[in-house]
Amino acid sequence: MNEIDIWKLYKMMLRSRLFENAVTKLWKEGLITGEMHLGIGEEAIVAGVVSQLEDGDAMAVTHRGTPQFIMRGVDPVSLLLEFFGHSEGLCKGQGGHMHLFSKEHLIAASGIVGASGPAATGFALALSYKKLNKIAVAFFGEGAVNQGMMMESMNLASVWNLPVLFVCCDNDWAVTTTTNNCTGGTILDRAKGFGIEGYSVNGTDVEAVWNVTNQAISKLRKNSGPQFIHATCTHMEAHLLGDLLLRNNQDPVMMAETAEPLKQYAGESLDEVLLLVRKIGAQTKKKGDPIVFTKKKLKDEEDRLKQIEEDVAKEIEELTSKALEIYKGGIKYD
Ligand SMILES: Cc1ncc(C[n+]2csc(CCOP(=O)(O)OP(=O)(O)O)c2C)c(N)n1
Ligand SMILES: [Mg+2]
Repeated sequence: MNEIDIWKLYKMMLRSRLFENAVTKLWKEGLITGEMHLGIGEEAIVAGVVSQLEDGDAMAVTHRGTPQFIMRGVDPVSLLLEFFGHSEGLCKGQGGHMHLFSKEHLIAASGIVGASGPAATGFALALSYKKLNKIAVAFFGEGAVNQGMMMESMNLASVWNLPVLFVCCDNDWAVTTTTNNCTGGTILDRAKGFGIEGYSVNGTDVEAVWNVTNQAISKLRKNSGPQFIHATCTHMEAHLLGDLLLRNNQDPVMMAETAEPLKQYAGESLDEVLLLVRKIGAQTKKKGDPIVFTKKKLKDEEDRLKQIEEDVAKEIEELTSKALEIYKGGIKYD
């Protein structure tokens, strides 16, 4: 039987976080260019789901899908090379971070909001046509629930009884639009409207996500038809790296830089406002960080925690150096 292993989940989340922190650094140094959307803050949802997938299960992910690739075991060096636009990257440098694809792992990403719905439903149709008894997962943000193709996919998955797990990562923001400004009713009720069984869960709590996913996946593997998970989370960064809009958790330094030109109009009072925003931001960040949340539960085993943190940090450091060496040195990667 599938048993929850919180240490394994913590390590998966931490590995993804440190990888994305390394990506952030490379982006800030100008080695990765263009938009970069991070999955920071969504790790508990991704780990709770991905840890329960089998070989042969498929995934369709969004513009924010790096954690899914990392946690599913895609080679991180090939991902970094891809982000550099290098010909030896995962998609020969043609995909960037938003259009990643791994045939070996059956994962497809798309930057088109809502596209993971039809992609996962298509995967599930193929899997069920071939009688493989495998499942497909669609990850998407709450902004995608108003896309027609997402609703069409839910409808067809239900009518055709397909093994799709719809996972909505609800961080309450779609770039600059909040849910209450664009979504009527509740997201879970929409799934129910299509005859799809659904669950709501705190997406900061990896154990809670694992538990609902375990129920949903065991039904999917018994040919129950699609299932839906609505997981709330805090997105810890701006919509993308380089986005200067002040979202709840902007980097304080970046926030100050953004606000600097406004000072001449707002006077000193702007500093007070910024201080307050930063305070609120820091609190939210702590409360909504799935890694901080899980680490608290493990704090009694200090040495074990420390060992995991050291091992993961070392791994990420080494693989980053390796990717940089290949990129800068024009070395062949094998
Ligand atoms: C069809 C389509 N419309 C608009 C965009 C521009 N866009 C990119 S991300 C995004 C917001 C997505 O919000 P959400 O689905 O909640 O995901 P989040 O970024 O919060 O993870 C938008 C509107 C797009 N990529 N595709
Ligand atoms: Mg969102």
